[in-house]
Amino acid sequence: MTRVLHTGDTHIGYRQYHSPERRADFLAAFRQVVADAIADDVNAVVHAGDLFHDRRPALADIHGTIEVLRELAAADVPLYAVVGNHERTRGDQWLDLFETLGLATRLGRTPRVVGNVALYGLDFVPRSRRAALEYDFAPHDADHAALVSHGLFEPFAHADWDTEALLEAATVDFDAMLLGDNHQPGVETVGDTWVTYCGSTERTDASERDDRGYNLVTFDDEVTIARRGLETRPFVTVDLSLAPGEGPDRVRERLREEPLEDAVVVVGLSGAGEPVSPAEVETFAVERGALVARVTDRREYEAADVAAVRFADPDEAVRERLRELGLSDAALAIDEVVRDDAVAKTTVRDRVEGHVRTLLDEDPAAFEPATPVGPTPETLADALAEESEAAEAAGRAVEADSADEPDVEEVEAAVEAASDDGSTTGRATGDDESAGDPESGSEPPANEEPASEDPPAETAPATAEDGATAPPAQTEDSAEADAAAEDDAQVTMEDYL
Ligand SMILES: [Mn+2]
Repeated sequence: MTRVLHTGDTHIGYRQYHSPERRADFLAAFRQVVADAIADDVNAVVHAGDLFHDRRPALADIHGTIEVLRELAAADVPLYAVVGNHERTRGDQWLDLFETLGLATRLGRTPRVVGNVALYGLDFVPRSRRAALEYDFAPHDADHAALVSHGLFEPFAHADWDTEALLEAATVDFDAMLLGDNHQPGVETVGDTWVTYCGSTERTDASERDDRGYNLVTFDDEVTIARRGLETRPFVTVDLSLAPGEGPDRVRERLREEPLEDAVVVVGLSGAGEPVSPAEVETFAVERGALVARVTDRREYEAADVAAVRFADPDEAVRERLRELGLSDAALAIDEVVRDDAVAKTTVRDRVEGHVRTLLDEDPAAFEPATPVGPTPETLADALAEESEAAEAAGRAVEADSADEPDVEEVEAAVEAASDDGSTTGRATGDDESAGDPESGSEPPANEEPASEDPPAETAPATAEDGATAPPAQTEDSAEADAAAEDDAQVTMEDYL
């Protein structure tokens, strides 16, 4: 009998709501999973991807992760893992670093045998590359075989990966697929194969309302999958419809009914009631012990009535800033989808991709940038003079990324990265990533040139300041520019926008 702890979507390093405490929570959840694995003396821990929230985790997160992995290794419990879409880089993976340190084993096409189970791995693969994917796996002589992978597989919600076709084409018969990417846990069967998601270990989005946890998978005569819960940060989610005449008092009254201490408090307002200042409600919740509070007011007002209320809305400030960047209407529309709290995070990918396809079908020039507000006529003239070389540099960046279908690939990479937590990844300003990233400030890659220089479907600057002060690509050593572009070609929505 072999017992495996199946976890994934840990998202270490995610500074959710810009909260350092939340960032610590994600690492703490991993520490708890590892402690359980040691206490249970499982034969192995299987990690199904997205150990890190970002392909550039901070040193503190890498250090914390190594510390936890060392505890696991010291207890002689091996960790087997694959690479998820969030942490995926173009070259060596973080997982390779941990393997070098003797703290993890990266699963692949050749079996790693634990007890009576042969473990295989399939890293996340972008949709555009799946058609060419072959499911050839080296044979094994264990009693059981399991495939660990990261992606949205059928028959679960939002699936885009054909599980039946995969199992049909695979050269190994799998008893189980142990999956990550869908943060909602679940167990199904496809033919004779168990297909299961362990779910995320902390809520990466307020829509993840169920308890978090992991799977315990036992391979005996039969395969059994049990679920165990984790103690995580409490989330208080309040959806409140305000009747006419109801306003801030009603919101406060409603919040007094909830245990706010140390909780993430997420309030959604609807209905025909009075205007409510989100900032005041958030302050109220924090004063009553909440760790962070967020208010989304889904109601529409006449702008004149609520200028003061809107002023307190950071999303509106972001929106205003985005308009100054001179992005295309298409890009702005996508930004709206990505940051719309009303769009469930798991559907953002499909919504955006469908939107992009429709826009491009209707008008291949849909992503032509609008006239930017930022640059002066002088900088525009400079930009025009440099355009051909900039375009060439951008071309090289795209080539490095995907020679055959750069546009689709770029879009998909952005969409994949945005899909898990689009509401935060997509915040082009105010996000700690874009604001705090030293590389984007000191060494902008070729694909962060001002919008006015960009070819269609390429990127706009993360901020207007970047655009105005960015040295043109050709002043950089071209190899360096390529490396920077390749490094940056993948992940964040702001790269894409
Ligand atoms: Mn994930």
